[in-house]
Amino acid sequence: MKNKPKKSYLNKNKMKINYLRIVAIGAAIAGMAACKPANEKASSDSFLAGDAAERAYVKPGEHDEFYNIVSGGFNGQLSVVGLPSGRTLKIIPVFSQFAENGWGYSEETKPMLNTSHGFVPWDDSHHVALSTTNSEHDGKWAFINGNNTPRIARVSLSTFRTEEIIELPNSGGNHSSPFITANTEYAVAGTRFSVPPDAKADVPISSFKQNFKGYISFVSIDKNTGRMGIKFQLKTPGVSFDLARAGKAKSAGWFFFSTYNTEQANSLLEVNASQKDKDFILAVNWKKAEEYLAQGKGKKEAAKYAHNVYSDETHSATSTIMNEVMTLDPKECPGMLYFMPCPKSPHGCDVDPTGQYIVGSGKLAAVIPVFSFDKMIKAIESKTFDGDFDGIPVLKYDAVLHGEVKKPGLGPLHTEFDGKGNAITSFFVSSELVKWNIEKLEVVDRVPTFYSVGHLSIPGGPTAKPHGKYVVAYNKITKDRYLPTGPELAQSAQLYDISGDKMKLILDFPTIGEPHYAESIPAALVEKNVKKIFKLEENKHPYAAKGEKETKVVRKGNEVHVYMTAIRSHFAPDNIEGVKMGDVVYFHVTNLEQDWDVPHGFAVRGNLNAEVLVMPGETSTLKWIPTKVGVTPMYCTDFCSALHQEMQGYVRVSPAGSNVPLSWGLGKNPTAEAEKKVAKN
Ligand code: K7E
Ligand code: CUA
Repeated sequence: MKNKPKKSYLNKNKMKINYLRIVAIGAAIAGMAACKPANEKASSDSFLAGDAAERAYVKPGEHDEFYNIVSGGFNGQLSVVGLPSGRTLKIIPVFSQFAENGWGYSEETKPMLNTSHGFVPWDDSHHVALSTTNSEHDGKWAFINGNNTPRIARVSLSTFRTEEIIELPNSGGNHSSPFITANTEYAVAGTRFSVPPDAKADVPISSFKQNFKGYISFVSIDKNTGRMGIKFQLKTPGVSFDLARAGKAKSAGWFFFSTYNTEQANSLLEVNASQKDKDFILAVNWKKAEEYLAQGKGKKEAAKYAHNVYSDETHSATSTIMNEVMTLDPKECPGMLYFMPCPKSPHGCDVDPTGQYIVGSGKLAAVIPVFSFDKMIKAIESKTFDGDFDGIPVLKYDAVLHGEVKKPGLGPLHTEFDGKGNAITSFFVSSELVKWNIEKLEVVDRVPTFYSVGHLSIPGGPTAKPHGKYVVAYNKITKDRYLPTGPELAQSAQLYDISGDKMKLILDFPTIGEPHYAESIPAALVEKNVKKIFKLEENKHPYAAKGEKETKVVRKGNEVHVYMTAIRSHFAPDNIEGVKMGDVVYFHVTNLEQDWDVPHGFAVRGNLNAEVLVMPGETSTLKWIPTKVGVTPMYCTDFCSALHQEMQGYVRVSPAGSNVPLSWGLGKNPTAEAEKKVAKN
């Protein structure tokens, strides 16, 4: 969590004390365990399942029950983990270059990281959203946010690759993002930092209240292709949007956002944005927004943003710069937005599986408020308002409140649902998960986390159909939990079995990057659709060589294009001469294999670049600008067969102006061949 609980100086001390308490609890537990005989250790910690190993055990060769798709935080990636085993299956690069497979280094993938600022090779990714139909997982796509340079990415759950990235203009920190509507009509994104509109951005910072706006983007998603486009943006008052959820069932036409900094401070926010007792949850009637849009209430505003799409046919991405966006001003759209007061600096904003209850988690609040959708509608109909905020009606707290969970813990952040009428909330400061009954608002169980839990995830937990078997806690601090690894320690996940009355810890494993949110989905929904190879005959890459007969080397001015193939265990061609200093060489490598799990890699000595890892049937291009005269080896980087070490070649680079002819070959001497040709002519 980059946005740790905001704290006054007083609270800061409190946090320290709580932190010490947490460490003390940890030490006490460790100490307790140490004085007991080994076989009693597990049962002494009541939260630890005695048969933990068995419950998390997946027999070698067997598959996990769930895919757990986890954000990587500041590594800008996603990781795919199997549950309950905790085995890491894959890292999916999204916003960050990934040398391991050439993402963002190959010519085909570089456009994916293009933005209105140019090439941005990194981002900070917090929230995963899996596509749904009727608020239930459908196994098609995962969406994830880029927090720093505002972007939303769509990842295919068939190829497990990033297929599309769209930049969000008028946004300053894409934190409240992406959250999706019941039928994946939209991925919705609220700005964390309000900013002046891109078209009128050069204003004094002190003019925050007049000029800064909190834009919310509605990114439409095509049902069949998943293709994204910014349909419209809501131009709301300048506050910070933190998190959000779409309604479900009866509330499906609504969207709910937590806000903070309703004080509209622009400096020393830890004090100045913690003044008010209550901030707001913003309720957006997005169906109404669509109506206003249809009535022509939208205004086009100039705004530059990139839209990048990857094609599995050309195995290449394109980046298009867009120049305007449609905006809706709430002042001209009555009945579209309402504020519900929510104590205090709410972080998470979660909607229960029925769509009836909206849970706000005030980081600095002593209670968890639960709002009722029915009451909200009644309050709107009866105009039970408490004035307005910048022209948007504020509903009366008591009129919309279902009730408060009293003394739940310290620093509530996020809430998920088990599908049995309970909610589980994570508490950062008191380091625990707390289960409470939604109707009765009573705490029914609590377990410690090690330490300082941020997000939590129940498989299907944000959907209308939770598979309430496990909950995973994603912890910020691990301290003494693992073998120490220098100043930087791993963040962690902890898996709890929640199938019984008591939550039981069954597994503890380190994560990749800093995990924020994650979703888990039954393997059965994904496994059957997983892509195994790309069909060679469907390859439409303009530089593909679909057989060794099509391989060639072509010079275009100072560009040299190598149409190359890879198959166990050689490249064609594997000897190339006639490259000169000053040339730019493009190796277009097509993997001719049509078998699952046979990638070939390709790398060139001294290349100011990474490798490319080419999947069966795919073409990837590695750019190389020779830096030295001489013979340069190139080789396959992925151990693909018993003769993998033989999968190599040479490129001869001659001085600029040299008359060595361009020639190439496989299993023969290219220069001799070229000389023969020259002699013949
Ligand atoms: Cu709580 Cu960025 Cu979702 Cu992390 S945020 S913890
Ligand atoms: Cu191909 Cu190793």
